Amino acid sequence: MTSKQQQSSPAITLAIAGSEATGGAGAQADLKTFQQLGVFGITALTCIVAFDPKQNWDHRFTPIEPQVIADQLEAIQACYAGQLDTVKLGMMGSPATIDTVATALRAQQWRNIVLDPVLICKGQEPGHALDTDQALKANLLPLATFVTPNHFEAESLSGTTITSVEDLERAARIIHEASGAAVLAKGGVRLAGSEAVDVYHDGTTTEILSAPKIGEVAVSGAGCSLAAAITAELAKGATPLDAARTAKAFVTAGIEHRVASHAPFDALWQGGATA
Ligand code: PXL
Repeated sequence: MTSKQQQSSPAITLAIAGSEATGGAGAQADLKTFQQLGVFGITALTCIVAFDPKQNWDHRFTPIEPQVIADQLEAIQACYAGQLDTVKLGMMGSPATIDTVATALRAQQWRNIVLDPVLICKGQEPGHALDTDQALKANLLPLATFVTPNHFEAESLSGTTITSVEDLERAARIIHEASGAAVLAKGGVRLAGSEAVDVYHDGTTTEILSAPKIGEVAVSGAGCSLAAAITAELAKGATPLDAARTAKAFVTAGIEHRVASHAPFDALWQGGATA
């Protein structure tokens, strides 16, 4: 490589995530976010989610065979050995997938492992994912350098109930102490008030990130895009706190420019920040 080529080479950034066919969430949101923020995006797919328009847009979930997940990761890690040091983990969906992903992660050194601990998606009922929840806590949380739980996931990972910003701060501290990772615990539209409040905590710094709520209904892809934006910023060398701030602004703009559809939820548009 010439030095000119090296200078203009984008950071290589991997998302291990599920496909969400309508393009609002999952690997599609990750890739669009990576592109928008100027990193070279790659995905290894863990599952395919196809909402069911005949059944209230419920999730039809198809896991990808563990061997097929392992094959994708083998190709990616061999292809970018020595160049790939930043990964985002999205929807895993099963303990078997978590095992496969954890094994591949342990095969190399990472600078950044951003875990979006996806337990349920918009509109789904909580409580169906206990075994996945436990596998995630046991096998992925210890590897993470940055974790982005939403309200439900922060309650689950911290074992606390969250009804206020103070509760969210406490949960962020507990999750940091359990994992050693920087934590961005997201209140989103779940906490009362006119602001969408997230709490950043990394053991030394606590910062409340706040933006006026844009409606009271969660937008599809907000969580995925937030974690992907953090990942892209970390890949480019930002500090965890700066990555969180940039990602919050990116997602706020994407929600402002959201895309409506025939589904009962709008989708964040990653182009919102430059619209
Ligand atoms: O928004 C969480 C999420 C992540 N990944 C996939 C999804 C969803 C929600 O629908 O389908 C693949």
